[in-house]
Amino acid sequence: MSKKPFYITTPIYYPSGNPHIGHCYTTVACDSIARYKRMQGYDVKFLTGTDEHGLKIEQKAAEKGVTPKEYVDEIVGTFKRLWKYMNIDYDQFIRTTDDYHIETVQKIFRELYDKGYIYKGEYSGKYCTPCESFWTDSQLDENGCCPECHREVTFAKEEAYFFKMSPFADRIEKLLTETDYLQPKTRAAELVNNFIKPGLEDLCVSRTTFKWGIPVTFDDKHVVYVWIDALSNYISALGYQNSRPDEFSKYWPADVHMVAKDIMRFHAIIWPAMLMALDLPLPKHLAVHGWITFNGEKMSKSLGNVVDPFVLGEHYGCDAIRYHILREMALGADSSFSNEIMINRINSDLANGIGNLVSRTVAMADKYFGSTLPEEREETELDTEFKNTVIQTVADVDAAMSETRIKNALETIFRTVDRANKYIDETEPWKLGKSEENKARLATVLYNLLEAIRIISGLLSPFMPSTMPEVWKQIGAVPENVTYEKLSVFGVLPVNVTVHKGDILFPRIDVEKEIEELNNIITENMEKAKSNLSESEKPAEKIELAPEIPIEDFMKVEIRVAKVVSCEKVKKSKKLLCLQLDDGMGGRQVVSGIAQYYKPEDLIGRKIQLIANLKPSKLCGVESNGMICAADLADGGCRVIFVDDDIPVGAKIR
Ligand code: ME8
Repeated sequence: MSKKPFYITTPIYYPSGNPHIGHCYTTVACDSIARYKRMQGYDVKFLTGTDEHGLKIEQKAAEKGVTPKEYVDEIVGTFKRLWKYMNIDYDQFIRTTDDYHIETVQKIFRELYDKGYIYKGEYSGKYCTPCESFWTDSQLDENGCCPECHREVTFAKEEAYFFKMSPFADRIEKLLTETDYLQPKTRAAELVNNFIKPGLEDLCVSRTTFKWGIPVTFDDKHVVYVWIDALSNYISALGYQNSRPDEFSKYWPADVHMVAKDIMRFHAIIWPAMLMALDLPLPKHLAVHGWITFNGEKMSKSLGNVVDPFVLGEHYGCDAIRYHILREMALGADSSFSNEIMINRINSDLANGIGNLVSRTVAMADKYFGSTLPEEREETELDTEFKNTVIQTVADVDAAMSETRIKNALETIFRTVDRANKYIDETEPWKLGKSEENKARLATVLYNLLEAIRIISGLLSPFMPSTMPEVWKQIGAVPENVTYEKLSVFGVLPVNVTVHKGDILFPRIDVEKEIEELNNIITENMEKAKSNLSESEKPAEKIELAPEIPIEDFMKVEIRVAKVVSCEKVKKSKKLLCLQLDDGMGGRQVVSGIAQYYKPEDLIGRKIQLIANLKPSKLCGVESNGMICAADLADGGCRVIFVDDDIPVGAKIR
């Protein structure tokens, strides 16, 4: 039987500044839903991308002396790097500068014009350049400035094409009030009262004052203005009206568009109107979430109050960040970002909750049974209640996920984590372990715990995809044990399952120390963003060189090319990797403090520069014979200096 399709999209983000934790929220939420649906057996397409045209990009590129395309290419690279770092498994990354997208937008614009829905007129009003928005007087803030970024607006007037919205007003009102298109539906009233009831205004869809946009094919003074260009991405990505292979017939209409409230109006009114004008089916759901706020204001590039997800990820790992943002934000409401809440949440739910549950259970199976459970069993009534609670979690999570209530799904799972930790306290395995007589009961308790962890970790895997496979390793589960169907069944692990003690999943964080450190970093970042200078634009810091040395001293250092044969994390250390190198001299082991910047698989097979004649030393108890060369970055990161593959192992570097 062919799988049921499921199509989910994030907004396409403006690459006008680096991504922040707000962008992460929508992307991580969509990724989790996509993974959840894939786990349930759907044929999922998950689309994200970037919205690259417009005056702001044109201006920023000009300031930097590069072309707009060069400007966006760099930031798009950062977005893609972040999504990789956050373990985002998208199926397609669309850029509005892609040829196929341009082809679709030009055809859509022409079709709407030919059908009489687009006409030429004149636009005049208050315009905010950074936000690229025209505002009416009543929309301006109390100082007469842009209601979004609070900067000054200017009067602007220009010839423009307009999209007629009024023919669709009744159908859109019904869509918002009588169907479950909008999630949460409570927002429908505000849209109807503010935009539909007063009469839908026609939408400005072309501009002549800048060039960085998709040209209108039949009037070359004009470029297509933001929303027709941006919204069309959801169908151009599927090959609609362009040369890409057709996925439109399979995936359209979309199952979920997820956006924050700032662009709800465009997705709740303009996008349905466009689709109606094109005679296309409407998407099934629009899930609208609130903003992640910082000091009470929307976290945003133009406000400069961004929190850098790379920094957070480096400190706590991507799964902890994913969990925190998903667990904090209820659909529809804002959620305020605070380091303190984040760290406390990581400690309570992850370190003490799931982390502790796994490490205690595995440690007890190891201690009392040498890792492999015996086959004897002795069930009690308590077990039945416990198993039922665990199994019920699956249905409860499913109910929440079918309405995009990710926060509720996670709450449900963590209630079961608490229940499992309580089961340990109730059954007191440490007492059972004292006598051989209780062996069967002890094996039963530990087996039930391992099963609970299997089900919990299976359910958590779409949200925390990097850590859960490690849990499976520790509890002795293979991938077939954690398929979606197996999560509703108790008793899947082999009776005499073998556990494997492993790394601590989520180390406890020293709250005060971390908050101070993070606050410093965030303040620094805000200052950087506010001054609107990227790192490369800042004057180089004054570099203090060490005292000069004669060439003879330098010649004492032997730098040789070596190849990384294998690599693993040093247990109990967040920072260290242990590398086995082919150095052309029989091989050696080197320990390097780069675990926060590289995964072992990033390094295996690569050639590096080795300081080959350093005296051996021990780091975290592990012997290191030499050092690999890396560059320190201004933001505190570091990059290994790789060597071209055609330079032989053992070659001397001078
Ligand atoms: O609006 N909290 O792009 P954009 C939560 N290109 N989510 C946030 C957020 C915050 N503080 N800040 C941003 C655009 N987001 C258009 C979209 S779609 C056809 C075109 C997320 O880069 C949220 O998903 O300004 C919001 O809707 C989106 O980023 C806006 O991103």
